[in-house]
Amino acid sequence: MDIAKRFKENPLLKPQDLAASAENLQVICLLNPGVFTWRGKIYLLVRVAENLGPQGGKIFIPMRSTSDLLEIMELKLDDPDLINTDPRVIKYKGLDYLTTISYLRLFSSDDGINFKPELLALHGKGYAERFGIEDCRVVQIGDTFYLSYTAVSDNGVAVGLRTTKDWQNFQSHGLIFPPHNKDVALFEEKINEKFYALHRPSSKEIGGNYIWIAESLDGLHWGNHQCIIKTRTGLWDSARVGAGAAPIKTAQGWLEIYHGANEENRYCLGAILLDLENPAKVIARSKEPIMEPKESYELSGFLGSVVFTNGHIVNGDEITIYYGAADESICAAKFSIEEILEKLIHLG
Ligand code: MAN
Repeated sequence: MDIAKRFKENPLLKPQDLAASAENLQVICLLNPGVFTWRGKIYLLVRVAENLGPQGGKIFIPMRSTSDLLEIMELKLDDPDLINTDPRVIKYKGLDYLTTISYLRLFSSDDGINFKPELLALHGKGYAERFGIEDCRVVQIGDTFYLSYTAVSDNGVAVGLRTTKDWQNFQSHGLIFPPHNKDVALFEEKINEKFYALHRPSSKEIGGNYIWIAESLDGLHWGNHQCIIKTRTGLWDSARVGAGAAPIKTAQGWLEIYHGANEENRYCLGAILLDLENPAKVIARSKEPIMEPKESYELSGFLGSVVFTNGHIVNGDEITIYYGAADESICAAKFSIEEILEKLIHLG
């Protein structure tokens, strides 16, 4: 059952609300923002996906060169070596490429509804981020903001980390989880002196797209990995599951909103509850989604039938999630924590 209260102003941000980062590019999608509050304002660190759009029987594959310059690969649409059945990825001569390149752009707001772009833009850097950086989670621990994001290159899909204290100076810590991994959500406080993070490794062979938890003494080096939830055959989360934003501390446990998709790439949101002292222990899980694509802006777009979140603001019982709708625009919805907790089925 969908228990999200969507903003009537949705979508809050659309591709046409931002100029492209280079003259020969166009903004294709604004999606999947990391969310934080700072000095009285609400900020979205938005994923901006750009490309040229197909023209003259060709498609263009944007990427960064080894010296971090924009480089465009041109392919003829009738090239027999090209497989382009997914709007997000193509296969060419046996190798995978993304159809857009993403960077992160900061937007700010006083009311959480009207957002305007700030100058800050974070682009991929180095060989591990040549195809872009995506879906950043922003977590504040002490006076430091941790930015964990998907780093994509021909070497694979991995998780990068940058930190900042002032949103002007950034320290890059390289990759904290090697390929194939994404959807890293750090906990906003230490538990028994340790940092914790949810992550989502994937295997093309044995195993699947499951949520794992790891612990760390310094927030950079991670160990004691444990698989905590798996996909469920026949349900809405049968093909992949991945963590959303930082787990929310409640009296009953850590509440995590996660995304689940089925074989048709329909993305919904669900929730799990983790033990407060030992977050590797799952106490409860939603059987039905707490939110599913149903509005027109969620059903059709760059990739239809998608609601995906990696950022929220919590105020007492109320969670405001910001989410990517149809992988194309940014929307918001409110939930009651109590109402989500009531929907969870306790595991024996
Ligand atoms: C999937 C989708 C895309 C994303 C790639 C790489 O195909 O989530 O949006 O660009 O993975 O992370």
